[in-house]
Amino acid sequence: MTIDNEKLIEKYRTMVRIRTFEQRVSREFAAGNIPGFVHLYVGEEATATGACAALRSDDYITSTHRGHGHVIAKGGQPDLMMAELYGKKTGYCKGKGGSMHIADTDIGILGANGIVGAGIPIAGGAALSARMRGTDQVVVCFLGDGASNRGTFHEGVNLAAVWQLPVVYVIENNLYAEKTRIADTYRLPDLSDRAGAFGIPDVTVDGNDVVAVYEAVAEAVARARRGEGPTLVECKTYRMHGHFEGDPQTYKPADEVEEWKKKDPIVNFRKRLVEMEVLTGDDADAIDQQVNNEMDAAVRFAQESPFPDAEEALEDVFA
Ligand SMILES: Cc1ncc(C[n+]2csc(CCOP(=O)(O)OP(=O)(O)O)c2C)c(N)n1
Ligand SMILES: [Mg+2]
Repeated sequence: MTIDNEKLIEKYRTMVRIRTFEQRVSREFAAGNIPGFVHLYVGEEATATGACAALRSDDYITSTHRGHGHVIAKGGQPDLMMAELYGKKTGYCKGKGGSMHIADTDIGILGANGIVGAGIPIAGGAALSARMRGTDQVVVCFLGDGASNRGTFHEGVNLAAVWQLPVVYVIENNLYAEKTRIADTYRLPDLSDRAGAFGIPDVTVDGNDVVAVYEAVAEAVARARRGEGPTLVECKTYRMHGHFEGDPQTYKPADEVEEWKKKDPIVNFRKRLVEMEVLTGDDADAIDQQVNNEMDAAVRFAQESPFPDAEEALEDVFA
């Protein structure tokens, strides 16, 4: 597949936006400016970027507790996200949801989710609704290696397979669920091997290669749009930060960390684009600088926004 230069540069920019957003979050969290928990996606940017690049704006995604990358890649706004993380009134959920509840249904983001594996049935429901409404919308369901051990995965994927629903399951195999290695909870080499149990196609890709992810997901999305049902895409990647910010990460072997540093999706893609003469080092620096400015502005927006009023606490509550 050939991808035009502009689209390659866009993918670089999206990955840098995700990384830079999260570097700001990491810093602000360490400074005590962000309440609650944050789970960062640093190292996994190519997976969200490649997958969402294969979608239309009216397609859907379901996300996870590690959702910042999914939201930015699908078109979410960093300033509204940052304000939400700060608990401010101007945030995506008026400051009442935080990192794990960011949603923007206008652009198909059906929500980050604090419950591991909970996006899987939601993805099936959204795909069924697209079918019933007679649209050709597709759902990308992001989930972790850990989530693939949950019952929601086996029930949700099986039903979607039986009903041939337009869902693409993107498993982000980052080797760990919290501090538990996937090898301690699963016997086969590839999580995509699970697809055989449901009778759906599968593919395993280098989740740190944005083009490989894009190509695999684009093919799966096209199949889903044609009415040919779900696909399981396993993206092999690595989270470079802890499970949560502040996690001492004593369970990660040093040589493993070093090995994955060399596979940094952004450093390598930048190098590749320069070698391909898609952009120069100066062009890439200019993108990095624009993104830095954008994220500085997002932090300022969050800092300068008001907290919600106490009287708003029970607004938007459904029971
Ligand atoms: C149903 C449920 N069980 C346990 C937890 C606690 N928990 C939060 S994240 C996580 C690990 C998830 O691992 P994985 O699916 O691989 O995603 P990753 O964190 O690696 O992105 C666990 C066990 C939870 N939030 N929800
Ligand atoms: Mg994991």
